[in-house]
Amino acid sequence: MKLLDHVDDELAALARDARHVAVLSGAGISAESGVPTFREVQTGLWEQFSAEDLATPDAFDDDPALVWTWYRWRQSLVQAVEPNPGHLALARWQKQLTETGGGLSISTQNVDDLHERAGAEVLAHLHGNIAAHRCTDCGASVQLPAPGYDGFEAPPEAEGPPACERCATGLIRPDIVWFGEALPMDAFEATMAAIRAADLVVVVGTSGIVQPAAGLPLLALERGTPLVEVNPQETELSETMDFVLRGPSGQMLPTLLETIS
Ligand code: BV8
Repeated sequence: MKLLDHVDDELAALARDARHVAVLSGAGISAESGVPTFREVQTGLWEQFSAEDLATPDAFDDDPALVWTWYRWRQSLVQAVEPNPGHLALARWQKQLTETGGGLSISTQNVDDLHERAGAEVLAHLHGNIAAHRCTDCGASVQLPAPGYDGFEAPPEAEGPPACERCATGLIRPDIVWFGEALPMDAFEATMAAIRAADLVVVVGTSGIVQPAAGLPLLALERGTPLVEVNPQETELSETMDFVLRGPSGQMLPTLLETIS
């Protein structure tokens, strides 16, 4: 593993020659947009909980209003912030490669839409999408108006999820993957295929803790595909990387793009 605090000539050459890049992103790529990372301490109504306590079916069953309001407030926060230079650099790289017959796939663990709002195509939302909702019972997908919260102020009180208008028995829940729930197989399999077909795999802003998503980059080892991590901190995946770009993705990814453009 080569630990770098800047893009060196070897990494620049690797990125320049790559024709099919597979990217796996985590909460860290959205950090510089102002979206707290998943393991950051909670505030407001949820300050005595960890995200892992709240992102479970049991938490929703125990206190639907507390969990529902957490998600609707987080959705407001995502809508209140903008993609950062890290998202924009990936979108530009993807455009550059697509225009020259190559490609760059983005599989994200994030439930925000900041990659899309940066202009990128996203291959897979491995943990779902915070703006999507479904019924707990009949599974109906439900379109809801945007939450009315000010994304930067946690709401003072919790409010319950709406009842399902179609089956009248279920509650509306976020259509995302909670702990203990299976990932969408189409998203997972598409990401496996993209990593296996890649000639460069880039892992951005993930602690590498949450499985099975965090295990996906290891598929690159099957064919000796070079692995690059972009993260200011060491992670569970750092040791398996060929290159670690130790720094914030909002600075490192634009620099990487500049060296290959
Ligand atoms: C499953 C949606 C089986 C929700 C998320 C015991 C009991 C039960 C399950 C398990 C268990 N032990 C293990 C498991 C499996 C479990 C798991 O992995 N648990 C962990 C905690 C050990 N996994 C599951 O439960 C999965 N499902 O196993 O199902 C099954 C199979 C078949 C049939 C039925 C069941 C489901 C996991 C998905 C959970 N949902 N999200 C929500 O968002 O509210 S996961 C959640 O964590 C987020 O989506 C996030 O993406 C993900 C991973 O976190 P990261 O993205 O890595 O974020 P994190 O905060 O950790 O790290 C941020 C990183 O960014 C850091 O490294 C930081 O240094 C870096 N950073 C900071 N600033 C920057 C930066 N990087 C770059 N630039 C910066 N500026």
